[in-house]
Amino acid sequence: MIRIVYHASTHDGRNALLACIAALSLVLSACGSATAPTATPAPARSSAQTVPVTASEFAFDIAQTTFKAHTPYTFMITNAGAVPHEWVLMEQGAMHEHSAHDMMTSVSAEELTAGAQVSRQLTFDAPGTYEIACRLPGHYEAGMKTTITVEE
Ligand SMILES: [Cu+2]
Repeated sequence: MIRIVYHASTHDGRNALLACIAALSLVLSACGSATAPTATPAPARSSAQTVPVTASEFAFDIAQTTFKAHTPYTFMITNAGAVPHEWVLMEQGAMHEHSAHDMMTSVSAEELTAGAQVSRQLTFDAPGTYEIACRLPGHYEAGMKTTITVEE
């Protein structure tokens, strides 16, 4: 059901990848200073906070790994890699249970093709430990996983 399409032109893919990384590092450094944690607890907001996430071979680069429960977030996922990737947010440990209901939100590999940018909005109902993963064959094992923490 999941198709993996490898681009014929690896050379062009690498150039595009480098361009994306260069552009993203600028964006991420700008966001990093703008979204620094504050000591004051933020009240529930009506507008979601944007969290940039970059997928590549084979890793996720996420702007923050600590979140607040009951706060809406918009994950802005960019595939800066040369091949399609999947983005799944689930409870820690759900990866090995292969049960679809444990996925809290996801972007399929068919949607997250090379160069694609997709957003997903999510509000964590409960504090805990969660995981972002790409479950394409070999990708998770190669390092496409990131643990995130949700605090009350
Ligand atoms: Cu992947």
